[in-house]
Amino acid sequence: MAIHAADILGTVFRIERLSLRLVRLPLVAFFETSFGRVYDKTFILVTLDGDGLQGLGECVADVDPYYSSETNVGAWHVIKDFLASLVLGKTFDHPRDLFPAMTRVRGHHMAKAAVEMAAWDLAARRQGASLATMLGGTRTAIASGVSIGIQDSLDDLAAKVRKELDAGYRRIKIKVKPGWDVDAVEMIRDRFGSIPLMVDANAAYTIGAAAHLQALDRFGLMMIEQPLDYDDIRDHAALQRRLETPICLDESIHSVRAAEDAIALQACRIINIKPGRLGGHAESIRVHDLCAWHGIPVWHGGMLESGIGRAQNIHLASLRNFTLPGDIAASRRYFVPDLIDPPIEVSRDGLVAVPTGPGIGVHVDWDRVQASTTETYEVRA
Ligand code: NPQ
Ligand code: MG
Repeated sequence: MAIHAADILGTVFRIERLSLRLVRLPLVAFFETSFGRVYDKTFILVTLDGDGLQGLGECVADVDPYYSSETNVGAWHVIKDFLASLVLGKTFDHPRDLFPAMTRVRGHHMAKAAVEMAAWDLAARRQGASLATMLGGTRTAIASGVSIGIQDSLDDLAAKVRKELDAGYRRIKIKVKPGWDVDAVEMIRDRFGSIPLMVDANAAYTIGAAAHLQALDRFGLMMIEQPLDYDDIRDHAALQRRLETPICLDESIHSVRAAEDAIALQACRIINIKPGRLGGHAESIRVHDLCAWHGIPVWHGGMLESGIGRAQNIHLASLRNFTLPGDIAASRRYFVPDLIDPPIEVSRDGLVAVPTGPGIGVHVDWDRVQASTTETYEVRA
């Protein structure tokens, strides 16, 4: 057997077993976006075993293909029947080699990301390093913001904003859609003044709404996230030319190439990074570095992850160009109890500490995982 430099440095790892769990957790409160209201979260937990160690990845695909085209059933099929054989029994020099090893499968970034991120956790544990260290993170804590869903009334919305500001969060994002936009923003500015505020439309508008969206310009929002279609870049560029408020792209940035296109066409001034949408940590770092090069600030998005996926996100968000507060909030906003113990906490000044232990560095409560699991699958090399 050839000896690699990486082997001497201890980064080489072999994937001997892959397991899947379908996990369902009730949400503390319903969460409504322009694409619908949810009361619970169902996701695939991926475990990779090798060298007596284990890595965990959480798939952010949803039950319905509404945020993106990926679903849990589809991701389960793709991981089990296609991705598993591309990684099982293989020795990798570095977790950045996982995404290229899966290129034969087109798309399915959320499925790939869950496998790839589990490999990063495994590789970091192999090195005895925290995931943040392995990813090249520089922060010991990250700035935390909240995403507040569409409410039944403006009074309900005001109560939520009050609560999250009191909890210390560093920026408020509200979900908007036609009929729940300008009035909601105006109410928040009237009642809470010049707080750091932004909106996320999850692709609810068309370019025909440009004049309507211009009405948001007078509120000094940090940004408008994904106002137009989920795969659009060109109309966003046209809209950005007509808006003072920076556009941030989320759904449209599904790859490094999409990010390059969006930057070249000036379709946005800010980018939301979600490793699930991009195919994992390595692709996310490429987008992060590309944005840094072009002077585009990035922030870390959220997909209602359990503490396991949330921990993965915290490590990635410790990289230098994550300069804006992200959608990584405390566990208690979503799941009580969470799958990790202790849960993710936010300090009074809106910071989340980056775990320092090996890998994702959080303690998983396997009894809770077990109790929330509805289906399992496992395969060995
Ligand atoms: C966003 N998240 O930034 C997403 C949208 C979102 C925290 O605003 C299940 C699966 C529920 C994926 C709810 C936040 C979801 C989901 C919202 C994604 O656009
Ligand atoms: Mg979004």
